Amino acid sequence: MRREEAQPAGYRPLDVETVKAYVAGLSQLSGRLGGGEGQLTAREVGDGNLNLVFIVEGPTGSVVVKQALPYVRLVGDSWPLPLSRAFFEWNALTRQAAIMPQRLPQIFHFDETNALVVMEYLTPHVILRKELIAGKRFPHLAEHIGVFLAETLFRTSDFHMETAKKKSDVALFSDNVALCAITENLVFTDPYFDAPLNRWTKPGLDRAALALRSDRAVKIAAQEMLHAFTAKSEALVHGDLHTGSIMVTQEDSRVIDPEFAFYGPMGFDIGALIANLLLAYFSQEGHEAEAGGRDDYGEWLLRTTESVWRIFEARFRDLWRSERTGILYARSLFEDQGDLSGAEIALSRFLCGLFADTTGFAGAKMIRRLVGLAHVEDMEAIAEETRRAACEAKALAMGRELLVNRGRLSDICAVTSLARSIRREKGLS
Ligand code: SR1
Ligand code: MG
Repeated sequence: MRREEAQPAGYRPLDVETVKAYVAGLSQLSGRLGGGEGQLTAREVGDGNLNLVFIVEGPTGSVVVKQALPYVRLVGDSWPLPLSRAFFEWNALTRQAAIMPQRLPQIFHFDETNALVVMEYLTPHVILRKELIAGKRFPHLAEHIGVFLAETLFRTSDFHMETAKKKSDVALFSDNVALCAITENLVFTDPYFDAPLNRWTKPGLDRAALALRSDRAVKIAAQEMLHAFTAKSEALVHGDLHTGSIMVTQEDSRVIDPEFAFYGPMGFDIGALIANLLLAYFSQEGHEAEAGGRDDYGEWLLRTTESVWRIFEARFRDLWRSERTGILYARSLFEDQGDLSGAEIALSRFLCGLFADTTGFAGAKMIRRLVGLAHVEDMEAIAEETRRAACEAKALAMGRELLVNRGRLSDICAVTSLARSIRREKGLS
């Protein structure tokens, strides 16, 4: 089993000069880039919380080099973070690529010593979050990501995967301790006490943010979701599937950045995406030029939220019926005895529990982006603080409802109806 390493001898963080020499030294890339070191250009474009990201371009092609730093970039070297996250990202990418290569960047090279992955530069793709802020629509997004979720989660679960392989994979990814710890603290714990790195829009959100600490129902619900996060090794989850981890064009969608991957609850990924679509929804009043100017767009976001779940569910049902080859719900117990409806009842019961997990995780993920350390640009880009706080207060109310009332929401339309009514009714108080 892999153990947490100290910084490996030979690791050196790249810069815009050294990355060119590095890439030029990779013989498998010479055909793609079409030139040696002197003909390459490089720029650093990382705007995430953790890593360096370089785009290296040559006369005929380009690549991305993503390199882990030994600390959290967002905070600085006072918060060390293991380089091994690049190892887990590469392992997750290779597993996802074996299932749905068309939804990922192509991977060209992994260097464990330097904690870096060289991959396809996706162009003209852009980060989904930025496009949602700009009010753009993507007609295939829900289909692409709904199917990606169903395929990757089902095929890495005990519904499908060979049990020895799954158990060894659970063991491998269980060493992604530091990245899981970030989630365990920042998502499920810090928002509910006076954690030093918490922040929110002041003074507008003071009351609502501080109220979380004495809200017993929400604290218990958050801990129940943390329990599910730590205890349910259901499938290989991406672990950070927000709208900044998806790159899009009108025709295409790709999922990037699975460095938080581990064997966890399926609902964590689905909930993360739904949370971020809902955060986009609640931010729209902050981006509209005139009152109601983004109402239609908000409805598109809610329809997309509904479609993600529905498409996920439909594909998952297909996979259950046709590729249930793992140790769970063996066909010998159901179909082989002619009990087709028994398998269908079991499937519906599973999906019911998964939907409750999904909504609970979605709620926790919304709350952490409003009062915890790491926020979302959807809200941060609203310059006027009173306006931002008004959007955030509604999103926070939505997050709380999803978290506390998970299991009581009948279906995805109940979620989107709730979003509509909170957006209409709840103001700052
Ligand atoms: C300290 S890292 C903060 C957040 O950035 C990543 O995108 C994850 O969501 C993490 O929680
Ligand atoms: Mg990321």
